[in-house]
Amino acid sequence: MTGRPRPNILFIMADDHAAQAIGAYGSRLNRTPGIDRIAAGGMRLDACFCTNSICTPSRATILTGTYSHVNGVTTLETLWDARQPTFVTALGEAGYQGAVVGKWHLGHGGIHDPHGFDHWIVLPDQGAYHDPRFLTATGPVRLKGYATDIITDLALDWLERRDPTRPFCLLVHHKAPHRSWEPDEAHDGMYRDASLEVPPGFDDDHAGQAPAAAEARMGMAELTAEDLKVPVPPGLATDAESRWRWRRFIEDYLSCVASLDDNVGRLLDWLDAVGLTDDTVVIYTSDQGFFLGEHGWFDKRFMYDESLRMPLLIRYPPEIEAGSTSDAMALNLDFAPTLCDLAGVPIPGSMQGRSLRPILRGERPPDWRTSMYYRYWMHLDNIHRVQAHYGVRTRRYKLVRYPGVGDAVPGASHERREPAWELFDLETDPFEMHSVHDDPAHAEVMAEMTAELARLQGAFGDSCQADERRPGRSDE
Ligand SMILES: [Ca+2]
Repeated sequence: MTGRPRPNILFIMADDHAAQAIGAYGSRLNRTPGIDRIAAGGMRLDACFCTNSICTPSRATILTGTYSHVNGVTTLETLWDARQPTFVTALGEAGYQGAVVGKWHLGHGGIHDPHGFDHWIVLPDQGAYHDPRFLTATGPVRLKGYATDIITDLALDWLERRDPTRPFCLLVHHKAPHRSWEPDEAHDGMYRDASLEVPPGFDDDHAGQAPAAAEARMGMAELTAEDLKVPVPPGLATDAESRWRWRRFIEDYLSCVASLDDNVGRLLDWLDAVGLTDDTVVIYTSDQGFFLGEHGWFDKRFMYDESLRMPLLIRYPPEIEAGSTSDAMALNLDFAPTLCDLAGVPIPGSMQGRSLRPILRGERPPDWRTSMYYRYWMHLDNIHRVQAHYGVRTRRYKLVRYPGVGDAVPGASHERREPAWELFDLETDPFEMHSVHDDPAHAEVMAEMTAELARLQGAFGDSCQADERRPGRSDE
């Protein structure tokens, strides 16, 4: 193709920002006018899912376009070998200048530091909200201010200093709104008098799910003093205290999002001001979803939809119709091949995802995926206590297998539990409250979904070796 130059890439990723807290996704909780500008000028993807819903693994998948068992980043304790091929290195070989600012969380030092970027300045591990320390190729530096503002300042500073004769690929990785949800002064308390209602399923007693749900330690009672920041009022009944805790958490979470939203607006304003809006692919996403009280929880990890689902907004005026939406199934696995494709560079053969470019143009290839494979590896970690599981989601159904054992990866416990299944009909039970895996009326669906799970594991070359009754095992 001739004429249009290669597009710039501005990839903005939040940490733990659920679609339920984005205006463009119909949030009942807050408004996000900055982020919504990307949806208004581009496409909102309504069925984007994460393949392993936790920070470090999702980040490795996004960069490499490969599943956790391939890139080796299965848990928070498996650091990434940053020499693996990524969309950033593929674009770099084609003349792009690349930078990453903000959260990295893929390990530090040697082979774990950002690789293939012309410029990087990243938070150590989770980083701090206030006066954060950053790591750079030439050593650490501490910057005064609020992380979300600073990360945006660093992004704008690099954009101003870049080589304007070459396209850029800039990754802006925010820390917010990750736990422990520390707002800046400008937004702190902005929801104090807001009318906020707990989501459906807040009082879930987990009787309708696998035992793993009841065992998880992600309920309101597990919010710490650091999370809550003020003492729990004495004398509250259990139910009232639970709602008080939710309110405390959600107010701070949303305040962190408000700052994030302002800063997304600043980046978009800059593109407008320098006349680059039509030449730049802008993406807004989060490394995974998050429970905002659904099932009574905060955090992620599970394959339930609030955790599985990622927000994904993409704007590129020359190719994407403004204000469009798609319900095509997209995965974090697809981001890398999509960005290579949009930049006009060959998609590395190592990538297991698929370019979303036809979807973004409003086309749906007839062989587009209708199911997705998921796997959470960090069996019964010390804090959240979520069992390892894997599964398959189609548009209507979700099958989840809890093998009751980890697969001996760092960060996974050696404890054993009774294996379990879950099957949800998302049409009749969208909040996943009643598993029908042992309902005779669903036996056929159960068989089909089990076969589909085995098929996907075969296609992607994964299986849970420790699961003695794993799908597709030939000696069953
Ligand atoms: Ca995260």
